[in-house]
Amino acid sequence: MKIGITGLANSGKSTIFNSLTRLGVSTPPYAATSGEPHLGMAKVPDERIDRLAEIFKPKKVTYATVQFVDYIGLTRGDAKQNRSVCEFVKDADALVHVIRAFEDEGVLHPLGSLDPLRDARTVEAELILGDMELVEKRLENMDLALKKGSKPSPEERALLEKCQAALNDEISLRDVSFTNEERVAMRHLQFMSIKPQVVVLNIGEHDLNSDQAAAMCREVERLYKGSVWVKALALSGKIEMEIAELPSEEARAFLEDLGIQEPALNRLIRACYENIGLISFLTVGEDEVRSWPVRKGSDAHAAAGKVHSDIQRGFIRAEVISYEDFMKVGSLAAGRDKGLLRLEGKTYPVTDGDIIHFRFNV
Ligand SMILES: Nc1nc2c(ncn2[C@@H]2O[C@H](COP(=O)(O)OP(=O)(O)OP(=O)(O)O)[C@@H](O)[C@H]2O)c(=O)[nH]1
Ligand SMILES: [Mg+2]
Repeated sequence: MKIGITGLANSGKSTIFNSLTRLGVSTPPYAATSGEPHLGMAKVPDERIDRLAEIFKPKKVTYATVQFVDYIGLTRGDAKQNRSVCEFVKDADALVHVIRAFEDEGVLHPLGSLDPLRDARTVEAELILGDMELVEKRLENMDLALKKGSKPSPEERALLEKCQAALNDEISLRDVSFTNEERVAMRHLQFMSIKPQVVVLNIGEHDLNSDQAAAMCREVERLYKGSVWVKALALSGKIEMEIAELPSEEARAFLEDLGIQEPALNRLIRACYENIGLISFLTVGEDEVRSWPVRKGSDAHAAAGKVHSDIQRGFIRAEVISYEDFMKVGSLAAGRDKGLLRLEGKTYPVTDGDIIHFRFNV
């Protein structure tokens, strides 16, 4: 799973990327206009894994991970530049859209003043413009092909025209209803405004936990007309980066001082995970306790394939117990005795938090 970090220049994208991945890429106070994209992995925090690790004391504990890509910012009104920026995130499953909401005279704002809602609108408009261009180019190519005697698919044309009509009305594609077939048919076009978004308001460190920050989140969500594909949250990139750089004991003390239970980054990663439509199933044992990401709606057979292709090929049964049931009884054996451990077949729809043991034969 890949998530692209986007937003205007100097909004704090790389700062947030650093907190997520601990890679320490440079975050100069001036806007970057070129360079290489940064790639890094972030662990998906999961308390269930922490608790299970305490019980099983395994040799290895593995969390699900998500890949993040950080690149330079989008520029208002510069379609060419934006096209090259989107090139690196167009295959992402979702976007983290960072909006500057912190005041700092030492950090240049590309639009000259602090105005989070304007910035949100600006970025959304650029994504829509980029998608419009894509549609137009694709339609032109179809016309050309037609002239040359080939027969482009009428379904694809209709679909493109449907997209075009929405984009012309400034409606992001994520808010247009498409059938599954339509979604599959346009996947290769790699539209940007169709991607789920987690909007991050990068607030000043003194605004943490403030009513003002919460109100701003609501305003941003209103701007996206309550789209189910957009979630907004507020955090301070600067503080998150400081927390990420601390040894874990000190980080805990720092969080306590701030009056928060966990880094806001955990909420951010979880929001991304949910927005992509991912759930986790868990495997346990003395060797490893691990969480595995799968798409919501995946069956046990697909889940087995995540663990190992042999397990998928030789799939016999999945022994399944929900995390909650497991915690009530404390062991798989007790779960079996109490009838809470179920035997499921290939088509069993995996649920978030299922602890699964695959029986297989190769
Ligand atoms: N005060 C304050 N400064 C921040 C915060 N987040 C980022 N900055 C500063 O803003 C500047 C830009 O941060 P970056 O993380 O590099 O921003 P960016 O969006 O990656 O910038 P470009 O890649 O150049 O578009 C740096 O000087 C950061 O230290 C924050 O939460 N508070
Ligand atoms: Mg940057």
